[in-house]
Amino acid sequence: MSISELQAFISRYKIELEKRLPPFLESLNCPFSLKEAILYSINAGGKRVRPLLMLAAIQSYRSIKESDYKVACAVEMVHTYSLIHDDLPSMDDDDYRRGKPTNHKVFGEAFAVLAGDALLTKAFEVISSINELDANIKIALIRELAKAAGAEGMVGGQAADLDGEGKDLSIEELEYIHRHKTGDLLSFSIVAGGILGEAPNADMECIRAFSRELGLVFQIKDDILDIEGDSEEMGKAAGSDEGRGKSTYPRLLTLGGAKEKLFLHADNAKEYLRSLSGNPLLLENFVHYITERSK
Ligand code: GRG
Repeated sequence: MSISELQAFISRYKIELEKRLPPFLESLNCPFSLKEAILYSINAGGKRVRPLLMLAAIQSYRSIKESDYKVACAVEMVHTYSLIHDDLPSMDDDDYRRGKPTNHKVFGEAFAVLAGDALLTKAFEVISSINELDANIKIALIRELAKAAGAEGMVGGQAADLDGEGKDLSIEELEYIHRHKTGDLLSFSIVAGGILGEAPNADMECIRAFSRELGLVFQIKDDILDIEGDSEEMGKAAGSDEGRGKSTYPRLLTLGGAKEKLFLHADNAKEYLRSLSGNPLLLENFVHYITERSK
């Protein structure tokens, strides 16, 4: 398996995901204005990293089945909700996301809040309605997703991030923010892949540890891209963390120190994969892909 094989996996499964994701929301029986706001952000593009990681984790144990896409679409719904709310004037107050005006810029704040709420709740409906899945597996997935998205996960990380604005944070405080704000949903995606792939119990601990390391890699790279990235390629403004007085890895550790930390966590992530009984080549290539990404 090489990076070009990973590229082929990404191209193939991104298409499969994007075929299946909008219909869950197009079929909503709700006011057109709300549906329009939801579909605007769902169809705005994005890398679809979380669902792709989930499918890659499943493929470490077995081939992908139709029902897997439903869980993969659900995590993208939660992610899209988090971006819509993160961009709101009361949070990060961003004008561009995925190369387009943010949801509230087009539909107004109230509809952006409601579109996010609708996506978050739809995700749980989608998982709970998968007839092909054993009830215990559905409950495990719902519990993991609720914990990853909630106050002890992404929402808590976001709150700590807002609390920390304009303050000099320690590296431990910064790590708390990122483990939860960005890391937990990314981790859920990989852990859910392990659950769906029925990975042996002995593998699950390593999958969790791998997913935590990869979450940090993703965030440290995001901070580095905020300095070195190209706004047009990323579809959002570079330099926004600095402008907002946010603590970031480069700010705390210097750019060189942040890069060292990036490679350290990438190596840790790969190390955890070595103990798995499945065939995690795709996940290993994902570590490389996330470390080297330019958007
Ligand atoms: C509002 C509860 C709540 C949470 C928001 C995810 C998040 C928490 C904030 C996003 C802020 C941000 C830019 C974090 C850095 C890492 C990150 C999650 C980037 C966006 O994810 P990508 O790069 O985006 O996967 P695409 O558009 O490709 O899906």
